[in-house]
Amino acid sequence: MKLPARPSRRTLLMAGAVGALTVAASAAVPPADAQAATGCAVTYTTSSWTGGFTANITIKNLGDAVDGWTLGFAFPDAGQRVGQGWSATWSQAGAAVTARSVSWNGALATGASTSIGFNGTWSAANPAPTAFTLNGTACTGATTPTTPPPPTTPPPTTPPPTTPPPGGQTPVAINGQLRVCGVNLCNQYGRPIQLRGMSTHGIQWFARCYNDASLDALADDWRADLLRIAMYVQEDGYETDPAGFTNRVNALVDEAEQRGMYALIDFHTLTPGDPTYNLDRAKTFFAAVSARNAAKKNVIYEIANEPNGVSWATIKSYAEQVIPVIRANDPDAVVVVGTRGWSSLGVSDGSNANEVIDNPVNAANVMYTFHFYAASHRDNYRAEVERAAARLPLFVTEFGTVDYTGDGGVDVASSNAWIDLLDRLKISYANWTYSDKAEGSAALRPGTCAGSTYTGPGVLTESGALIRDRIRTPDNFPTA
Ligand code: IDC
Repeated sequence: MKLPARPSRRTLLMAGAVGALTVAASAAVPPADAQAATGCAVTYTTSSWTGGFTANITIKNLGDAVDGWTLGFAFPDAGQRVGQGWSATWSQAGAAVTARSVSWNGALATGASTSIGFNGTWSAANPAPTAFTLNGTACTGATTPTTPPPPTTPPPTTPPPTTPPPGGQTPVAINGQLRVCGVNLCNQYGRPIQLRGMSTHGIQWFARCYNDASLDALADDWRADLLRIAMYVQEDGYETDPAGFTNRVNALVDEAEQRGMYALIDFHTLTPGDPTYNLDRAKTFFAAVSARNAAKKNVIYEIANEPNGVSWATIKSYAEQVIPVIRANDPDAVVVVGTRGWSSLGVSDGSNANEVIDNPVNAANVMYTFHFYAASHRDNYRAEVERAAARLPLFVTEFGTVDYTGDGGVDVASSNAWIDLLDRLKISYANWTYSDKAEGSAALRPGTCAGSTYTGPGVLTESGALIRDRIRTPDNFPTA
């Protein structure tokens, strides 16, 4: 079935504006609790476990409109600490905690709300703060804080804000919340779909390539369904600035959502290849992004890019420790698990998919990663993917048209053979990379990201032209 054309960016912007107007109009009606309030109302809810917790805070401005705000509160117990936060700049001095607005949520009209949060630690006890200030004014409209639950049974967290879904026929508008059914990725109607899109390069190096114009081009000109957000952990990535990288990933999730694209959050481990080296970082990172994005329908979690030099048993054990952290916040999201031998289903280590088929991850709604580089990986890899696809839900979260170094010439025949196979098996994919690095796998010509034009053949490399032609053909998403 042929679907109507994707609405233009202009249509999406208008849809967003209508949503914003609706919010502003309803906020103009005095809230029921306004008469009791002088400046602000705050709700503070937590889910906690032994030694740690996630706090979700909603701030409602009951005073005059502000452009930039600072929330203040004090922890009741000396052992409580703010760790990684989101949607605000967090700091703590003694018991006093301060959260400052960030660029996109500083403007708060009278009656408007915004949600922020953090992951924290506690030692003796974890009582909720009882007094809050907004720009120095006491939040006397504050609601009673909730009591922390018993450590092993956290309650659902307050849903974070969600961008109103764009109108029209975007991939997310049509398919909604995804789930794994059998060996397929299925949409909200329980029907198999294939998502086709692009991976960023490392966001620590190529942030300049991910801006409004480039992401508009990806959604509207490429008609991509999917943006993979490659957050390296080493190589000047996440480990150097956990809070900053978490915020950057969240911002890109929002950018994808605003354009109706799915966002694949890639915890891009590569060297060292043993994912357990980064287990604590993975738990911290995924606790934060899953709490913040739980209400969104467009998020898929990829917990380890390319395990290497490590057994499937170790990867499985890592997955079974990280997945519960995600599920505690976001129970229905799809999680993609890396496989042995640089996500080759073990083939590059002389093994095969049987090690996964015979010993799958003990969790529901899980898929398995397969990666290939077309000039390095050919028929024997394709045969194993075809065999495994009958038994395992597979997701090609990364592939290149070139060799495994990410550079060299495009292997057109092998790339097309691969994409034909993925299309036939309805295996979703993201191509490496939507960037202008001077290497064969990059889709954009060097220098493109220094300019403002991302559409038209002039900006594409040979790889970019080939992949764009494959991605922009009409999607075939079942709607019932
Ligand atoms: C490569 C990039 C290259 C960068 C290098 C750093 O293309 O510009 O200098 O990473 O580590 C993968 C990895 C992916 C690699 C890519 C190409 O997931 O990070 O990107 N590749 O080598 N697995 C197989 C190939």
